[in-house]
Amino acid sequence: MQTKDLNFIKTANDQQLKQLCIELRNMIINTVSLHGGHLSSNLGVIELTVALLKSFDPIKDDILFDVGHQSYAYKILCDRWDQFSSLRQENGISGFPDPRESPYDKFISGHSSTSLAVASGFAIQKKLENVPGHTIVIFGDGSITGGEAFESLNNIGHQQLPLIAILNDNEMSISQNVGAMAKSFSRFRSSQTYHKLRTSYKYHLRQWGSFGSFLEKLGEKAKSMVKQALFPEMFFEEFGFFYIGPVDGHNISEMCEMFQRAKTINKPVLIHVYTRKGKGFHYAENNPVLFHSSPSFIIENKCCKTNAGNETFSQIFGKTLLELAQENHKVVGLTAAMSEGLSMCEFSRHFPDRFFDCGIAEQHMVSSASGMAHKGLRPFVGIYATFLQRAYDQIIHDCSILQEPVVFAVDRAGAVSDDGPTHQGIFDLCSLIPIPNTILMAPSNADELSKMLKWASIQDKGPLFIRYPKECAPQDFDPHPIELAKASILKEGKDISLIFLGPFRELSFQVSEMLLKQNIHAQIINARFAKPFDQELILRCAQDSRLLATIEDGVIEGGFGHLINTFVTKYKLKTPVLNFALASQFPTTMKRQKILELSGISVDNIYQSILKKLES
Ligand SMILES: Cc1ncc(C[n+]2csc(CCOP(=O)(O)OP(=O)(O)O)c2C)c(N)n1
Repeated sequence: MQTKDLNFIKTANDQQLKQLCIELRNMIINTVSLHGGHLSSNLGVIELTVALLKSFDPIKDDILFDVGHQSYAYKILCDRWDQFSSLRQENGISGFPDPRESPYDKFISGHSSTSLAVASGFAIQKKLENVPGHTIVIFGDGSITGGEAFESLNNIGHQQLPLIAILNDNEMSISQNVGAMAKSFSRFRSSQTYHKLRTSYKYHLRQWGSFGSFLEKLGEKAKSMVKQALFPEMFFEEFGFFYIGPVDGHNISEMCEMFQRAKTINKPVLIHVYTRKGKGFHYAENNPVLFHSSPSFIIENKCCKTNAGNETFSQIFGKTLLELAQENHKVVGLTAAMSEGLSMCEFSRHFPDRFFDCGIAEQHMVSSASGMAHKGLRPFVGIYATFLQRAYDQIIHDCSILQEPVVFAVDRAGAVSDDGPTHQGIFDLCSLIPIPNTILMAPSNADELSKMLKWASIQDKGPLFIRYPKECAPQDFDPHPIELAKASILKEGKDISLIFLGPFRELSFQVSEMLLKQNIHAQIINARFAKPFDQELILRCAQDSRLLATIEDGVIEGGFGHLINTFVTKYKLKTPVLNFALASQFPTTMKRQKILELSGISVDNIYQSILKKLES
């Protein structure tokens, strides 16, 4: 396939553009099949991207993608055709827009519902400083369920900022989109009769000259009442946007026409585009959810097989939640549009009345769970560590002050593979530790996660966070029951204490075996609780051991290890403490293992560092 650039798009005819879309689809499918990635969303916006690049200048104009998971075709066409095979790999092309990667990527994104606000900032700068160029935002019907998107519509409409907002409506978030707005979009979409009637009645009235236009105006009034009851058109117009649409998002010329029209309107415009998620790859069209964030896959005998791994911590959460709900009718489950990744689908099928997909609304979810807990329900909030950041104030204000017993299953905690800086789950420990009334736990294996969830379901001291990574859960077994603030001693040893938090059992045993060869006997402790931690045991360790080493996968500043340091210092003990944790940096796109290693969380580095410290 020959590299195609922006000049090609500008001059290409319809047939050539069609052929280009086929090539882009093949490139994206092939690359994602090798390394995984956001397949369905990207296949859905290929024609939209080509139409945008035919109509706008991606250097002079600012094109922003909400979440940014759907920017693959844009990246390919904007100077990264030849590098695209390195998608989501170390030193390769990021799966999300990043201006540090290319001047065509105008802003960073990864989290949902931010793009309208950022675009408003861009549009204000252009207006204040008289800079030419358009500001264009592409956001999905899922992204608009996030509160920040509503805040932005409110402000942009109020300020009448010249900005072109393109609503990519595919009726899906990751799974089926939820909420009143989604319902309204869906009704709008299915009301083909209305659209046909509306077009034909206007056409006929216009044949009647001025009397016709009088009737048209009269009809407009009646129509607006109908629209108000039924359609998003009115919704956006009420916000102060000029509404254009709906437009077929797979018809390039139709979209180009609308974009040309939008360019002439010097106020907020909303173009409502219909697309199909997974378009052009029938496995993804038929299962857009599976291919939303797809693992690598192969097509064999006309069958698509994804390379999913063994049982993960997420799956253990899903299974245990189901068990708990079967035993206790007060157990409810909440997610902010992530039921697949969190393994909550089974729960949602068994207990549809006790399952709440809040849309991409983490703040709403946490406050709502706090209300439920206050009234005696047992809410389990499933959330990725990176998206927990959205609900920080709700955790403090609504959940912690009154000590509401909400259980948070914090998935994708710690270093996260492939998604780069926007998706790391490394700030949860350091941000949650200072909040009063919180309990923070981390399981080291599958059995422990299940036990922690069961233990958590009967606690009522306040919010409780159980964090775990996107990993297969080790299958080993620790007989010690879960008790508040109690660590578990896995191996006795008189010389040093290795205290780990999370899935570092295997690593700690490997370090201990290497130390043993130097005649250094290590005690291995599974901390289980970051807060409140096992003070009695840590004090004993600090008194009896020559050195303490803490291991965790959160950022070092303000993390679990630092809590231990402060504690040891408080007791005026001279025992040296080594902290193995993540550097306070934003990791670039790479595998989890590599991120850990770069921060020194590896058998070899921990072993060498301990030896060095003992010798000093
Ligand atoms: C704050 C936040 N919560 C959750 C996610 C995970 N997420 C990524 S894409 C997505 C769905 C977005 O749906 P939509 O905007 O309609 O785009 P589509 O994938 O349908 O193209 C979700 C929930 C996120 N990126 N940010």
